[in-house]
Amino acid sequence: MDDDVSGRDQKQDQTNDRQQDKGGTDRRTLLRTAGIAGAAGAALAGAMHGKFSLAPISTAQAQTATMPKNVTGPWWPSKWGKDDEAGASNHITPAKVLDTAKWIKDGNIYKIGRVYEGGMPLFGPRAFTLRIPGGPTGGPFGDNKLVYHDEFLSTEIGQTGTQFDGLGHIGIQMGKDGDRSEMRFYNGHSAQDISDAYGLKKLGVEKLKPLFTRGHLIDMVALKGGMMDAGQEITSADIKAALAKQNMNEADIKPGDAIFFHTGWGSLWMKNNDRFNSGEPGIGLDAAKWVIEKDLALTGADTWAVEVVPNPDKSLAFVVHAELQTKHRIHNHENLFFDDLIADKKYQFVYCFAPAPIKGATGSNGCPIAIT
Ligand code: UVW
Repeated sequence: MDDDVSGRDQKQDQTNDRQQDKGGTDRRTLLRTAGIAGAAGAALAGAMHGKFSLAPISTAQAQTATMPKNVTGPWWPSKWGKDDEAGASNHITPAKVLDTAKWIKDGNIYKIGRVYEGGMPLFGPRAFTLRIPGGPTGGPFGDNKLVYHDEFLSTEIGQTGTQFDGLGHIGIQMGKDGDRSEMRFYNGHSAQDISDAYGLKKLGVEKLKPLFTRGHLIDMVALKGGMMDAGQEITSADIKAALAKQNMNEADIKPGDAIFFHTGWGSLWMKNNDRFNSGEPGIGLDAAKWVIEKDLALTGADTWAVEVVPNPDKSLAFVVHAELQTKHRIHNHENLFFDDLIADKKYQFVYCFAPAPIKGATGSNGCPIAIT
């Protein structure tokens, strides 16, 4: 069964020892201000930092299990079936593709993803390092003297830069600290069953279907008269007001569509990484409820989490991630780039993205496009 979104979730602080990203500011600080630090925080550090997800939890950290805030009971089985691993990408049927294709009017393609490069802002201790050994890497081959370059990339490949969250990324701890059998993900899969150092055994991003759907861009900068600030929440009333301002009809937003938010926060990208990382404007539980009721396939924004950080309720952290992804199998695309669409006043387009089929990965990098 699905939960309602009236309650509260509980996520916890990061406790990794490497705190600074290349941008300088770590996002742990803002979680601390949310009042969720301490021993309990260690237990879910793994859920927020995949590479530490198998770290043992000390006995001293063991706690009595309490139902997390914003959770009233199991959210599984999924409406797509108890064995489903594709979530809202199931919306993309042949009928949906044909309906979506009608939105292609002028044939222009906009890249709405960022360039991946050293120095881009990263979440917590995540890394992005590209090296090309040699110079060239190899050759010459044959009498034709062919030479070549290969790159070596060290990164959390689905969770840096423009990133698409897969269904194995975010879970909710339903039991005691350290009880991996009660750290539950989409369709009730537990960390015990799916976590593996060599890739998730279930819910890997390769299980998702390619996305080709109608995209609706909400220009919050135009609505608010400037860039939104960290901790500023986008509500369902804001969405309706922005739609009206942009001469768009809410009834045009159909099940399986995607909704995107231009907050202006992306203007800080590689210009002021410290501030970019310090928090962000975004949707809260009220807008998440609207997304769920509309039965959308995806949310996206020009921010690193799409949701408001810190949450106005200081006891919550990344609660919209859990609400939409874990409980309602709705995908999330982060660190998008809308400047060109905004400049051309293109608020409705075809969103096209095929997650990289890396077996067992938690998310995907790549180059999402908008076709108008
Ligand atoms: C977390 O991993 C908590 O956030 P994101 O999906 O925004 O990278």
